[in-house]
Amino acid sequence: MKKLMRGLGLALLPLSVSMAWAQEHPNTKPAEVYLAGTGSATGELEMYQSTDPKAPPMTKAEFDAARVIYFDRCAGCHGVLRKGATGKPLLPELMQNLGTESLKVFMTYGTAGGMPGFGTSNELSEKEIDMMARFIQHPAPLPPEWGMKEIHASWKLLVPPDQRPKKKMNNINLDNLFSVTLRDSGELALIDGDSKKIITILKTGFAVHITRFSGSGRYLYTTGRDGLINLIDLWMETPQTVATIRTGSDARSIDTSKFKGYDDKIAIAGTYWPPAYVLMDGFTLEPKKVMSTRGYTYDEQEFHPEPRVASIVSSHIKPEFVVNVKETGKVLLVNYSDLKNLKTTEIEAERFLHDGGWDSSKRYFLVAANMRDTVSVVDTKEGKLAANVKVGNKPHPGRGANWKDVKYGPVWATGHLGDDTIAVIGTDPAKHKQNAWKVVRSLKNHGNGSLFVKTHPKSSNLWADAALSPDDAAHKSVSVFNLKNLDAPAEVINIAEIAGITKGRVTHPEYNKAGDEVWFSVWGPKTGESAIVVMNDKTRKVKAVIKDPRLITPTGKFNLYNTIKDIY
Ligand code: DHE
Repeated sequence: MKKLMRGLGLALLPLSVSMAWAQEHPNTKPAEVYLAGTGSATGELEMYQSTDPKAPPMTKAEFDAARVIYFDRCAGCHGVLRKGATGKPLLPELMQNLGTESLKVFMTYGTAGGMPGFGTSNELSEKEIDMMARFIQHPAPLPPEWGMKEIHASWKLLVPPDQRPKKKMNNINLDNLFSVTLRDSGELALIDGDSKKIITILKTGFAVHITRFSGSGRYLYTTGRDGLINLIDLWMETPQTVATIRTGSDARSIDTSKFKGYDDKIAIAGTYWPPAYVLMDGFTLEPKKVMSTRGYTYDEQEFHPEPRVASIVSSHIKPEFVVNVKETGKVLLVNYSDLKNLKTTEIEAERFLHDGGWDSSKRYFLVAANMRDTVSVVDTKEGKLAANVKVGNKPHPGRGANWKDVKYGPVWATGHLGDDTIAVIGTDPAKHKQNAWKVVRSLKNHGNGSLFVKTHPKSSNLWADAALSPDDAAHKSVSVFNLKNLDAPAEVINIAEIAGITKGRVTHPEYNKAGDEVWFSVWGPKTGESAIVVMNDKTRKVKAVIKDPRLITPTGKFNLYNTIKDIY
């Protein structure tokens, strides 16, 4: 067995530990499992079955079932092409050396390297595990590429710009609109931030990931994990989708041009598969240009066939998008002022880039390289790396949180998936040089598995979730820190209890426009109850609980004004 483990470069958890973990925490995910992902629609695409005579045989029906499972459960870590990403490579020759029986053991019980025990957690049956053990001994099937021909053919302009309203046709206070991801129903809820009433629920792509708004505030863009993008016109009597497009078969990021003079004009979407970004007309989603991110890792300069596009943000100080390429560890500053002669600055940052946000000056972009315990800081004015800052175990900031620290000046913070600390980084090299790009404070969160932290310029609170903590009370609660006295411990508030929900995780704090309310999702099971809890930021007491049978698995919430202006 030890030889086997060395072969895979992994250490097996003792069986008893692995089984106990799965039994005690059937619904919890260690950081690695979270990063491995939710799966995508990629597996459902038709693929060519290439067979290796040295591998145990598989029928076509088994191959088709196995590729769906692979893209759903394995590709996030091991890569679509199985060349390894967060997880180890699973190349056919190595897998054949290990053989079916040994591979079944790994899949059944998991490993200490982060691989879940699919058998012990009852996620896969014995039959499925046997099928998967044979599948990975055959060459990896290639999902279809998705070039301009396919992207263009998928484009649907449902309401052309000249048939849209000439003025706003509703009395919604758009600045305080919240767009809420309803993850498992493939929908978005638009909620009026003033009345807390649901305005409408819109169909979107599969497990829609994020919402961004156009610079003028008229349009909402969202991407599903399946690469389906919806463009929603918020001026209509009831906001509705006016265009859709498929930019790929697996995606997470979208944004629009924010530089002066470019409001609403250009949209960009990043894809995991094929690894690329697509530039589109912001008013119609007509695709203009697709750019591959395949290439060489920044450090070892080895070719990587699937460097996925993680976060994308839009610069306020230049006509540029900041595109973070996960596996190669490169940050691309894509200048959109001339799409025909596209100029891109390629910055060496760190591998496994994920999510991030601006500092308060909007000059520096801080992005988590989570598998490297690092936050990379990009100076977008100079177009170069400002620093790689070592933080805690697997930083996960969302967009992070900015405030003026009483001791250290302007700072930005991130929580961590892998520990219970919040790293506070100095962000002002001009006036607080001695603190810049250093962890000046490490705050203690109430649990590990933090996904998001948030504050607001008008607030003196910092809120942090611990949504992926295995501890039941911790993932139902949030920490709230007093920014005027960070030496004092945080107050811990059980938000799920306030909502009267027994099964659910509390995640993604988001402020209203005024900065006096903070909204949390209580993310319940797909068939159970969920809620949104609105806290009074000043008193830290509940202000409203939004419950509705249509609020199925709410996760991310995006306040229009704060999202456009990057206030966090
Ligand atoms: Fe996310 C942001 C990727 C799982 C909720 N997530 C992001 C971004 C990326 C990303 C690249 C940054 C987008 C940007 O700014 O352009 N997320 C991934 C994954 O690869 C991962 C780990 C696995 C997967 O298969 O998707 C993953 N994410 C999740 C979830 O399970 C979460 C908690 C619930 C959900 O809705 O799926 C989730 N991710 C979010 C949210 C944001 C996000 C709410 C936006 C944060 C913000 O405030 O901007």
